[in-house]
Amino acid sequence: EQVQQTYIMVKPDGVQRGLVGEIISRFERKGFKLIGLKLFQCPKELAEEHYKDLKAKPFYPKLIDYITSGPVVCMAWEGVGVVLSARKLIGSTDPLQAEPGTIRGDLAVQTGRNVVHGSDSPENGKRETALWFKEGELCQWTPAQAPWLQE
Ligand code: YYY
Ligand code: MG
Repeated sequence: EQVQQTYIMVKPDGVQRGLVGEIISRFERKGFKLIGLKLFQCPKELAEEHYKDLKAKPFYPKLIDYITSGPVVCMAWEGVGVVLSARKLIGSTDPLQAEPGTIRGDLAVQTGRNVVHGSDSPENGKRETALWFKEGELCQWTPAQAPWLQE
């Protein structure tokens, strides 16, 4: 199995609502490796590049306003199968459809305020990690618990 990277972001509503620690905890407890982390006020151009595939959607202007409305917490996580697993931990795009036990299912009520982003493919995991982090901002390290997570 391939080691993957995924880009996870606590959106401005998650930061404003004091959910940063709660959200980080869910990935940390699962056993993935944190390789990048920062609080960041996202410039409009970066939000537009990040969501460029959604440019034609009716909700796009509001989405850009939302993502740039306050600081976000940017994270890169690494692990075998981390991309799909993180999407499952996050839950469906619409929090009312998201299963209880997922981040959106437990902590949000509306698609336009769904507290967290996660990359949707290994390719986008790499692309988005490179988009939001400079090379020197990522750490390669071996967690002490590594042999207790994988045989
Ligand atoms: O990957 P995910 O965040 O679950 O959903 P996307 O389809 O990639 O949409 C990105 C982002 O856009 C979503 O998290 C909220 C917003 N959005 C919206 O405001 N209204 C929609 N009908 C669909 C998506
Ligand atoms: Mg998406």
